[in-house]
Amino acid sequence: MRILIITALALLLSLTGSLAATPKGTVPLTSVTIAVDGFHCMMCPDSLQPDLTKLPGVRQVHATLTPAQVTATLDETKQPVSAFVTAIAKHPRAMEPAQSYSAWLLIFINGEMCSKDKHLCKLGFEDLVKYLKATKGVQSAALDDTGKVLHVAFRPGALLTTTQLTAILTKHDTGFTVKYTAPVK
Ligand SMILES: [Cu+2]
Repeated sequence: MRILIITALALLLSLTGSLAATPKGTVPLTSVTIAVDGFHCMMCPDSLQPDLTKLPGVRQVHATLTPAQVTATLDETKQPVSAFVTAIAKHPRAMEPAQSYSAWLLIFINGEMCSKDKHLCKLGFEDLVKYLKATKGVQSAALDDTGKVLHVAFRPGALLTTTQLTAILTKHDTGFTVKYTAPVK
C-alpha cells in the first residue's frame, strides 16, 4: 500500500512538473543566460528582476549580483532571446537611471578539441564569431578566454531566437555542442 502511494505521488509530481514546463501543452521553452554589466549592489538585480518578469513570454527570471547575470526561461514565440537581451540592455540602471545596462547572451560551446588544447579550442571557434557578426540583428560577438563561451549583443529590434542562432552556428560544422545554460561542472 505504501509503495502504491509513493508511486502515485511520484507520478503526480512528475505530471505537475511537466505541466509547469509546458503550460499550454506544446509551447517550447528555452532557458537562457545573460551576462550583465552595470550591477553594483543587490538592489540592482533585485529591481531589474520584477520588470523582466512582466515582459510577454518571460518566465522564471532570476537576476544575481555574483555572477552579474540574468537567467530566464523564455517562450520565444512571444519573446525571442534577442528581444529579451536588448530589453535588459536598455533598462535604466537602479543607481544611475540616466544610464542603462549592457547585456550579452552567453552561448556555451564545447567540442572534442577543447579537452586537448585550450588554444586550439579558441582557434577552432573563431569562425563562429564571424558567422554571428555577419548575422542581421547581431551587434557584437566575442569569445571569452576559455574559448568556450560566446558573448553576443543584439541591435534594438532584432528578432533572433536560440533555434536560429544554433542553426547559424552549426551550419558548416556540427562537431560541437551549443548550449544556452552553463554546463554543470
Ligand atoms: Cu545597485
